Amino acid sequence: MAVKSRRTLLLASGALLAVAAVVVPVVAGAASADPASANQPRIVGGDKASLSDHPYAVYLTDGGGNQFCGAVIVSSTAVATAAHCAKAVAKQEMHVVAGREDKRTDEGDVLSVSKIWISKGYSDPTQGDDVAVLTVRGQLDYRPAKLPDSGDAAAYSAGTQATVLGWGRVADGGARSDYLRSAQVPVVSDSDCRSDYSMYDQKTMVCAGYEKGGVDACQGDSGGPLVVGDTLIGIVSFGDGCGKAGKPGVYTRVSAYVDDIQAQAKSRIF
Ligand code: 4AZ
Repeated sequence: MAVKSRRTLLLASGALLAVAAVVVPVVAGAASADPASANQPRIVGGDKASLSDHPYAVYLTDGGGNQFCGAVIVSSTAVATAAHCAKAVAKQEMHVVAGREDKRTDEGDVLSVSKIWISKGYSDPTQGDDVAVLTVRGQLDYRPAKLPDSGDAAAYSAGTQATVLGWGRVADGGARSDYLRSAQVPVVSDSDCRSDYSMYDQKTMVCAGYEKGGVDACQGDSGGPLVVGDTLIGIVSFGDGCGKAGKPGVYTRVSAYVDDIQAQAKSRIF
């Protein structure tokens, strides 16, 4: 989710397209004036990615069938995403699309959602607890991401190279990607992220990105995975724009929610 004036872009559901159409040109103008983006045609700064490397990467569609967020398979019946994604679209309209790298194809599976769990205490991404688990109808026949355990604490240390995946915008205010993309971003120290974002909470959030910007998650990537190897350390949550210098991406710190995610991953409502 974008902080400041870009909250309208977050939901990006069909109902908000008219609003987005007005907001996008303004944002695009601001982005091209930004020195960090001037020499970086792609703010995400990544490249096309393959589901054979990351089969757990999935996306969410709204009632119009439009991709609005990312998510990540955590079991054969459940995906984790951001709470702000889970709240953006009614459960009855939401679908999970798995096994489809290119949105323009009908590859893979489209599953409906039977249950939504949202982290207790969630109010707004900038307040933390931006995590949800969706239980699907049917089976997710794709390898799930691993959840971190106490042995994975080092994955959160500054400088660890992590991979963010998604179908979101390839530039601040730009078009969404039809194809799955990934980018490598280093984990940022808690002290640096606290100076980048006054609301940063190291218990529930983790930051990743370069001080000079240029490589980042962006609108539409929310809810998607930040992995180290196949271990899910973060969920795309918010940021001030995309790829701006001194404004890394902020992710939900998955290690703080493993017990909840695990419990939801096992539960099944038919
Ligand atoms: C969003 O609005 C969003 N640069 C996601 C990630 C970031 C910013 C905004 C991080 O979904």
